[in-house]
Amino acid sequence: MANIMNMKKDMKCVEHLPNTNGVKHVPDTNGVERVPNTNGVEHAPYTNGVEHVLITNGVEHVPNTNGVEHAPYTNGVEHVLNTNGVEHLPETIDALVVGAGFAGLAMLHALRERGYSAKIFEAGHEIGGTWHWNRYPGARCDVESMQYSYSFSDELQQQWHWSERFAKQPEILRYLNHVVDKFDLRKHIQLETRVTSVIYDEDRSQWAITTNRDDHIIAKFCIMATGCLSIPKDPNIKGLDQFKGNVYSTSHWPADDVSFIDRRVAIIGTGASGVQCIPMIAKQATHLYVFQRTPNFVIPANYEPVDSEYEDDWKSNYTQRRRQSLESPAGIFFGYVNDSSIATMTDAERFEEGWKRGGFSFYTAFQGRLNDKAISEIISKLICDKIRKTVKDPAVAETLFPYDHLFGTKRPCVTSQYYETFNRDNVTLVDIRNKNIDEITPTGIQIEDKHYDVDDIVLAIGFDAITGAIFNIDIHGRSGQTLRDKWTIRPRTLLGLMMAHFPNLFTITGPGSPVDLGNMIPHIEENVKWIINCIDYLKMHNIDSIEPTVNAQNAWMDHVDMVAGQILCSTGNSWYNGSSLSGKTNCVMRYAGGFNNYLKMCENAAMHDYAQFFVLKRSP
Ligand code: N01
Repeated sequence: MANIMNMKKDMKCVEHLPNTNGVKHVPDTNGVERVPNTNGVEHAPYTNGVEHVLITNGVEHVPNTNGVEHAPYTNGVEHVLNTNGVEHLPETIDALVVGAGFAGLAMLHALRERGYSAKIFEAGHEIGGTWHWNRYPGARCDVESMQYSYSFSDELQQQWHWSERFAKQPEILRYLNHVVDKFDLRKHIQLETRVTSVIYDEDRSQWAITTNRDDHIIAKFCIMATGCLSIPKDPNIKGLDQFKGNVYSTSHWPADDVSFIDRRVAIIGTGASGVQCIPMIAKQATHLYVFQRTPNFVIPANYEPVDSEYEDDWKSNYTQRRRQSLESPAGIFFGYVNDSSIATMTDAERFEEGWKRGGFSFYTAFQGRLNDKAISEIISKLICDKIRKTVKDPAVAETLFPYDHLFGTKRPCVTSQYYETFNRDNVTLVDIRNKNIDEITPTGIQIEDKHYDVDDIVLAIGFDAITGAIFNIDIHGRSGQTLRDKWTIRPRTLLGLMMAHFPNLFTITGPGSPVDLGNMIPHIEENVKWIINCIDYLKMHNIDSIEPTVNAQNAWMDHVDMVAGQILCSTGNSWYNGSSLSGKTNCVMRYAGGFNNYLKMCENAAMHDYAQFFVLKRSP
């Protein structure tokens, strides 16, 4: 064991060589000179500078799961057997990325393009992240697809044709698969593999990663591309397991088609996922019961096909529009920005104009005035008027009025035909704001003295958001400190990108970043650029590790809190402040000061050789 620990670092990148017969390593092809080790057996320098060794006398051997002896590795990662039964050290790569959604794929592409060895572990049986798991009927993006897409390759954005302005889930998944194939990423992605632990080896400045499939990987850098909304919330509803019908979750929808024809269906939850699938399920089900605890503001989406004029306009202006989106507070390009026609309108006229524009373009009709509580009250009232006019039954309409928050204090839901759906004879709205679901019985849902007989239950109850996926992994940083312990009170990061005590560990759209404030894709891409530039910098300057200073991190979190205190959109009771989950601390989890301002601060943090905000550790 000692001889492994004392080995000198060799920063040359040499492939992990198979050991043919337990004695000699096969000659490599890159001309790296092999040196005999103490027992005269040849070996090759190992990728991260740790040499291959045969386990020799004096090393305590312990049987592994298949009964073959092995020596424990310095940082707790076991030696593994290769195909011919010979022990070797875990595979070593430059960077391990966790998750193959939009973020992980962009990160993998950037790493590969710069020549780093990298791979992705992805829990799903296919790539796509959010767009793999959330395949419920009606799932679509709420930002127009021309900009809910990667910008890193002009060839890609010119080549790809979106069929609808707001693409449906299957088309987004097709797009991501196209990206994976076009950039030859698939061979670097290991599916159906959940990362279980990520442990920092301070002596070597590297991470040891293990998975539920017994993979052991050493990586200099580890990047969490785990998404803010990937771990479904635990329903915690009594009796759910005794229900005899089907239970579906919007966040873990089956890959096979689900039919609700001739079925009585209950849906629980009226957030962004619920409101997208309610109109779709209502079209099929014999009867649909919508169990609503908290009504949300739902604005119309204006779904329509992409025509060639719209597509050509985007494709010939892509460079400029992508840049403009980075300069905007939400990371979205709005064609209406310089629209002078609304300047002379009344607020009611502006509202009508916004409603017509639909989706997040609704905001453009109020041109930056949405941080004003008085405007928010006016809009909230006008939306309730719309609901009243749309929904024929006045009692149902009133039940749909949001009662606990003003418009703009939560991310509004965007969909089509939502309020109209409650005019259907086969749809019943069940108001549970002051009642809990008492129990799920084998045949339905019991609330107080009323039983709702149903065949299927759809859970649209949201996520263990922002920290759920990270907490699912056992992460140990410097001196064995765990991320769970560090984040007991609240998650703390610098810019949602890095954490003190966890060197060379990055998060994409992590807590303390703008998270979901607007368009996730430019946010992801800008985080990826920041990370890859940082890794390049470390490599170029022979720096072993980087982590934020505690002071810089504290200052950032104070700033996040200060901004939240000034901004209306942080006041809503929602998953981004931890409030959707009992047992989670209620705290500000995202930066609400605008995507454009966030980017400036990211740039600033990297200036002056990272020295102002980070601790850099060089090899002695
Ligand atoms: O989850 P949510 P979501 N009994 O947490 C209710 C993104 N997204 O999956 O508010 C009864 O918003 C809960 O009620 P309450 C988007 O960023 C985007 O819908 O806790 N009800 C609420 O109504 C979004 O913000 C798109 O009182 C229970 C609902 O379930 C985020 O994902 C599409 C309950 C959960 O709403 C999350 O949206 C979809 C219980 N025990 C999602 N537990 C796009 O358009 C929870 N609820 C791109």
